[in-house]
Amino acid sequence: MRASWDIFCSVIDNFGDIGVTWRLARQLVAEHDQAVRLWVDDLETFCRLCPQANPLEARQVHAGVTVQRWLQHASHPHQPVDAADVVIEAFACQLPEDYIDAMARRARPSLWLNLEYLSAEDWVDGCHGLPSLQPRGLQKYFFFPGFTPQTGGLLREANLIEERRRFQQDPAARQLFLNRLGIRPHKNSRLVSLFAYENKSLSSWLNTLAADNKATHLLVPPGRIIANLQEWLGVKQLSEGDQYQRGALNVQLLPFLSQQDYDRLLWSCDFNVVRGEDSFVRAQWAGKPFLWHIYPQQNNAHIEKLDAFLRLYCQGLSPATSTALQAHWHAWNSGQNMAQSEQALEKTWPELEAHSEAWCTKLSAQINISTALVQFFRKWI
Ligand code: TRH
Repeated sequence: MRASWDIFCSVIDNFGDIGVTWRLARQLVAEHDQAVRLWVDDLETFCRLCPQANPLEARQVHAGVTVQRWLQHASHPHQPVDAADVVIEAFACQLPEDYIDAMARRARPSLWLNLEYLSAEDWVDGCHGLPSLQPRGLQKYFFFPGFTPQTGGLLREANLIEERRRFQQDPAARQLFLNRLGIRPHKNSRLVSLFAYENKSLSSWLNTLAADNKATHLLVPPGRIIANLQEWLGVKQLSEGDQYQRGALNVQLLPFLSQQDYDRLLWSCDFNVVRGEDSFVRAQWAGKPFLWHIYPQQNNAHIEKLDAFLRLYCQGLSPATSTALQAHWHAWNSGQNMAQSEQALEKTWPELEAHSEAWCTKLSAQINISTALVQFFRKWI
């Protein structure tokens, strides 16, 4: 059944909100043949992820998704439109009042879902799918992504894992991709990507890599860590394409990539540093060891979320590897010196590599968010 969907995305900061909703919208169209309109209050940020889009165009269609500018200010009342069969407010953004009226006016009111942030905490299992009473006869439900079968799963395109494995088994495809981006690592150097928030740990980590007897080629797309990197390199302004050699470490600045190319970058690297929500999930689909910079929250609330994920992720690891991994992630997320934990982690490498692939296989047996949403709607009607 082809239903209409309105997804509302308010870009708070960074790329996570739009990254997740844009990916979801594309998947609902491509894999479930749904009619999707994505409301975005910041088309400039959307254009970073979809470079063919025009930030001045109020309504445009990309990948079969109608992308609609959402003017949120009081001076711009919401455009009168028919409400969709399914309405997703992403990450608890506030829907326009007159749109809520339109949802209630329909012969069969819209299904209203709040797509929540990803968390591995236990309580998520019990809260996924719970209703929240609304006025005007509307029904709203909490939809929680997650890592267990009791949640709504993770965003994963239908053929993603097969495509990724094919790419990784084809050295020529990898080489072609790296060449296209101007990446030419030395034969034996390990390839590492870095996408993170500001982080005081960076200098000690880079010092360790520069002093290592193994060469590292570090690839850095634009992101909030750049200021720390400039400081460590002792340069005022880093630009796309710049390269610097410090000891065994080669640092290369990349442009901001499309989501598809960013995936390929993660698949091509031996180790990925990722952040937030969407790149964190993509690193898991890459089947490679990774380091997560969790979105920092007040009063260190994020550390509990970090530990909740580590509890799941470390299941099946030997005690030594589990300890090394946790120490590494904790050091990175609390701005501590990384020298010791980096050396300890490197010793666990073969086990960590095998675990990353096994974790991906295990997770990919779970439902993906777009399928879970379509099923949720079918059960509801
Ligand atoms: O940008 P983020 O820090 O987003 C965060 C988180 O989602 C966080 O939970 C949320 O509270 C906050 O935003 C508001 O990190 P994230 O989630 O990884 O999103 C980055 C997106 O950018 C992701 O879709 C991958 C994409 N990306 C590219 O497409 N090209 C690139 O070159 C890079 C580096 C990223």
